[in-house]
Amino acid sequence: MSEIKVVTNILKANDELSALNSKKFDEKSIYVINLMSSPGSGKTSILEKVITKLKPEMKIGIIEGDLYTTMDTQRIESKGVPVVQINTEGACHLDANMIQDAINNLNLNGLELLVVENVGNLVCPAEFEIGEDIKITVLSTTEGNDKPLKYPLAFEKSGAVILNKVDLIEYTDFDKQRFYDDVRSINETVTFFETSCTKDLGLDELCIWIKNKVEEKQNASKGK
Ligand SMILES: Nc1nc2c(ncn2[C@@H]2O[C@H](COP(=O)(O)OP(=O)(O)O)[C@@H](O)[C@H]2O)c(=O)[nH]1
Ligand SMILES: [Mg+2]
Ligand SMILES: [Zn+2]
Repeated sequence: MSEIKVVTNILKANDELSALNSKKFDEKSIYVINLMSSPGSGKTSILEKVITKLKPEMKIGIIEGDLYTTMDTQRIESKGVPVVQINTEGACHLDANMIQDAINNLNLNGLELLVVENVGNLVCPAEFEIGEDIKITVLSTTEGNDKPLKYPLAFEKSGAVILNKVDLIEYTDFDKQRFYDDVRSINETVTFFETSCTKDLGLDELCIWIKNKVEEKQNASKGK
């Protein structure tokens, strides 16, 4: 069917551009995170916390993907790190082409960590590689236990999954053990974090882990 072929071609073209982005990030030893979740899980809140904690230790840049507004970009700008906004004008995910444009507007020299906040959507962002080192998916305790099995691709492709809003768990019927079992059934090697942005829980652990990843990439490129 021609429709299927078009989708295959789009993904192939995207993979080629993604490889170019990835090459550029590798040359400059920049560790790149593609942060994904449904709207409202806490991506921007987690980023605000991570920036505050890691900014004294490393040079961070942010790319904000949003459908129409610049609200998240303003929140990140107030933290004093370079940020580039991608307005997708309705498109429900970021692709490698958009990231290529964005990095042309960002000074990559000296950057050590680049985090891309993808469009809030648990479905198609996972299908589009953007040149990242890792995908991280955030799920919050208020979204319900069914989400990992309903939207498996995001969880399957992620190197880490963050369970956010653990401060609210007692007000929900969220079952943490079921969450761990379901995600593990999709992805055996995933790393888990539990966080609360309002109570500042689990964010130090997340930052230590990110810092290690950044250093691993820097050491690997020094060894080349
Ligand atoms: N109680 C609670 N609220 C949170 C937490 N993290 C984020 N929020 C709130 O959830 C809403 C959505 O957060 P935001 O960071 O904008 O999510 P995003 O759409 O994924 O970027 C905001 O009102 C945040 O203040 C958390 O850990 N606990
Ligand atoms: Mg956001
Ligand atoms: Zn989409």
